[in-house]
Amino acid sequence: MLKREIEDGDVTLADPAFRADVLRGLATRPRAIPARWFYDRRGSELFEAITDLPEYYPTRTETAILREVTPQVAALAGEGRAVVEFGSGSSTKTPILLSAVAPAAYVPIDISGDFLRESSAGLASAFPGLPVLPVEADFLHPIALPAQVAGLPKLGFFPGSTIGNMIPHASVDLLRAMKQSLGEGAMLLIGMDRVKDEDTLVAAYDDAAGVTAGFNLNLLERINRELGATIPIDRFRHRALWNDDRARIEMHLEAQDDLDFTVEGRPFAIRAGETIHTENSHKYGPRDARILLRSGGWTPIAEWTDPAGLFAVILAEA
Ligand code: AVI
Repeated sequence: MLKREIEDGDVTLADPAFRADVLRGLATRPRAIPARWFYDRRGSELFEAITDLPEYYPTRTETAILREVTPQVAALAGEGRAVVEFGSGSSTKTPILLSAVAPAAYVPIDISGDFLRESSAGLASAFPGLPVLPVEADFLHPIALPAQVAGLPKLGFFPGSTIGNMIPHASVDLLRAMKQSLGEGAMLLIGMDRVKDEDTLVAAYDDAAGVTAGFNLNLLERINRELGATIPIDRFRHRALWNDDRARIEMHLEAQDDLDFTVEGRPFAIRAGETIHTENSHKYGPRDARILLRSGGWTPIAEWTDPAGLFAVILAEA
């Protein structure tokens, strides 16, 4: 049963991969559902709201670093590169880089075609004369870039510490795939969140206004709506905790009572205090970050942080 009516009368077709991940994730122990499923329309709106929260320092800190250092990036990268962004151009960071680097072309890569087309159109009008060549693809695997940029050296751009949402061996695979996609002579500008005191980290993922809680719980709303599930959402609580051994924030949804529910008619039970693990956000110390990049085939050549050392932007070469 894949088709589901949603409240406003639209009909949505559940993504078979979403269905498989949810059914598998609820049946295995520990229970875990991949964080990529947070980002339905509501989840994407809530993530945008998170980036403005006083506790969520990464976005504004990285943006401030980029404002300051992109002229140095331009000097180190030289002229005539194609900027290839992994993920659609985010509202503020991409223009900062494009203005400083004056690239020969801009290639945003994203798995979501709608989001890609929207952000590409915005950037094309903000940078008249810049060829904007969107590619709808999953950048976890090597990608064939558009023929128009075949002869150009590339500057990859992967901001936001999105790499932190992957476990280390998957991050290494991704860095290798990026290197293959970008080709010889490529450079990569990447944002990585730093290890810091636990209170700052936990607050960033458990804000006072409850926006991150809403973001986490929205995953259950999505499961109920798209997979015809009967999860009692108000009986789950958002939990964010620092796993020091693995240097990561973990987000979980914790059952408040013994609960029984169904997903597509299949029964599931969860006891009070048990959780569904929904996200990892790894943080990297300066040496950890360099080791990770080297493991993925990249040599770090410059590194910048904010005065408090909360976040790092690293330029590496293939
Ligand atoms: C997208 N990603 C880098 C965010 C992070 O900080 O790990 C996702 C996020 N989850 C909760 N707050 C933000």
